[in-house]
Amino acid sequence: MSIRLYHAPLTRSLRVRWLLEELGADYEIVALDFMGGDLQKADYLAKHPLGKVPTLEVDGTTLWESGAMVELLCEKFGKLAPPPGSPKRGEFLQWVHFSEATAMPPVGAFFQNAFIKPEPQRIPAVVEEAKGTIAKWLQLLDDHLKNRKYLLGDEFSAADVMMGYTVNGAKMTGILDARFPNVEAYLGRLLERPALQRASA
Ligand SMILES: N[C@@H](CCC(=O)N[C@@H](CS)C(=O)NCC(=O)O)C(=O)O
Repeated sequence: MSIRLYHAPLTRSLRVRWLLEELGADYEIVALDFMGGDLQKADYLAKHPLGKVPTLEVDGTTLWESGAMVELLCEKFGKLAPPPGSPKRGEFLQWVHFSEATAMPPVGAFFQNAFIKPEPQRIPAVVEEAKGTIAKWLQLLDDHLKNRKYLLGDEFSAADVMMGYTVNGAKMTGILDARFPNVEAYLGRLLERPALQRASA
């Protein structure tokens, strides 16, 4: 199998690098300097015309969307996801998509409007709204994790890779705190995983 990941530290490409480490895959990394403008260079725009990370090349297919990459890699390796048709498949897909489609947007809106955009373009009301939305999904997740080690129960899966990145983003906003003890403990368990530590090094 041939796998090449276009990666910038701290971005969503960490999900894919982390998963590749969990899978024990052989892969090539193309390191991009996010702040240094690498994503807007012509050679990268030829790979991803919107200039976003991650991009994954796998066996001749070029993919965008971290969630699609995670699903495809699990399928190719036959690991870390309940197989199609099995009882936990629906819940697995729900968490994979919830992490990016529902939980991640307010985290992004928070960072954009609190730190990233030029100051005159920042909207304080968006930051306040994002804080409320993040707290709501953190409560949902805290309730879900009350009697579970990972999203699907006792077994770690690729859904935890997707969600782990988002939960770490919520931690960085300052909104994930002692009000959500089950989520804090869950994030602690994920951060201890050697595969995540190797992917972050
Ligand atoms: N839904 C996409 C989002 C990709 C995305 O927005 N990546 C960010 C980094 S975390 C990016 O490249 N931002 C640069 C930009 O939007 O110009 C995914 O999950 O892969």
